[in-house]
Amino acid sequence: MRRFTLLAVAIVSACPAPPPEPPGDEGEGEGEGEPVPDSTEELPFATWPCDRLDAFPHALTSTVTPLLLHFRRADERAEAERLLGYLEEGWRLEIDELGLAEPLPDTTDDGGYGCGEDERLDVFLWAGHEESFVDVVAERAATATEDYATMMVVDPYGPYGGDVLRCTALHELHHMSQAALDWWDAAVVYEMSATFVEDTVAGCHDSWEFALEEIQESPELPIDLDDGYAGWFMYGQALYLVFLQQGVFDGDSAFLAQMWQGMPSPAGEDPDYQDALDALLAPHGMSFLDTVPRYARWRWYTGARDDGAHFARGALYPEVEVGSVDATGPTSIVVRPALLGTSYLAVSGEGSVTLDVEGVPAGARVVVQALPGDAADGDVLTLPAAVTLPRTLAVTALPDGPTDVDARSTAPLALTVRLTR
Ligand SMILES: [Ca+2]
Ligand SMILES: [Ca+2]
Ligand SMILES: [Ca+2]
Repeated sequence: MRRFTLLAVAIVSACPAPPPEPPGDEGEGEGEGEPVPDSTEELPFATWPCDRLDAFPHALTSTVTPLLLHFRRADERAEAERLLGYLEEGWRLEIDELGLAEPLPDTTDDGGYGCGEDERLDVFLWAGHEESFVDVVAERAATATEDYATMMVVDPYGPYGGDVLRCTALHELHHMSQAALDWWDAAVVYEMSATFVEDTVAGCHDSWEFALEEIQESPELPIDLDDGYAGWFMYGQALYLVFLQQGVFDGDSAFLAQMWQGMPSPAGEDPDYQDALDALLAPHGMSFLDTVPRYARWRWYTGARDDGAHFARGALYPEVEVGSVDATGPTSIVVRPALLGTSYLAVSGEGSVTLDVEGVPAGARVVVQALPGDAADGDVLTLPAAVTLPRTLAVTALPDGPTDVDARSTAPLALTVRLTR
């Protein structure tokens, strides 16, 4: 499968960019004898660069990683050195220090190579391509799991280059690492995880936080929705991993490497990333599903509602969409969260009302929270419940019983929130 891995970068990044490390030795045919001629032909967008090594006649070899960086023209050398420096830094931060899996060499079972002329991992600097992505070139057929070697394309002159090239490089490198373990899990985990790495390992914030607008506008959608790359939803859900890091794992990002180690499986089979999280969360007394309402609570403490006790950058995050209802008299309103989604409802009025939720279908259950709580940041209500107004309600729909990310409905429910005096 070619899982297309676009990286979102719409805002100029303010992430710190230390000077790149010096590149390794002169690559492939350079540094001795006649200079290598440039390739200047226009390459069609759909060109598979592994099939056109002749169009990338220049190369840089990394002396500290198994990366080989191909480029087309001698005057691209400075950008090639910058990109290779970032990838080497990313390798150190993500693989050596955080413990994410080392990308697989691209040897094939028949003794050949998935790309290029040796087992090194090929990176193509492709000016004018505009996009940046990682794709698979060789599977380990001897294992039953979906483990692959990869190649990478980066355009340092396109929208994901320039000031955000470092963010892009560290994001894409994580895709290489993902493929070494499991290239066929739930779609959301790939961009969610790579964007989280961009945020927490690379220190890049502005390069992705624009994507939060999309998820905060639609909290009723499942947090694990596969939007088919229609927008930035799967990138914005990096917020869920930021929540786990800050709200569950005491600021430690090591859980990410452990999650990936727990994911390998044959295509379409368990464990998926949610199963892997179940195992990691058990010592914390919760399951993956238990984190969904907790995450819903954190998402409300954003923007002007940030209280300094939730997301570290919560004041800068867009506020989650909240509907409203006036409960001066008896009233009811229909909310439509999908399973693993949350509808927020600001209830105005005075005094106390009795709250209940009707229309919960078989196979579903709801968790209703009052925000803020009477004595803490939120109260989980036992229905029917007395609620003092005004108050915001977070109505989270969850599956009741066994559930799986690959089989769960993403359709909205129709739940009636009834408020009586
Ligand atoms: Ca290779
Ligand atoms: Ca395999
Ligand atoms: Ca899996």
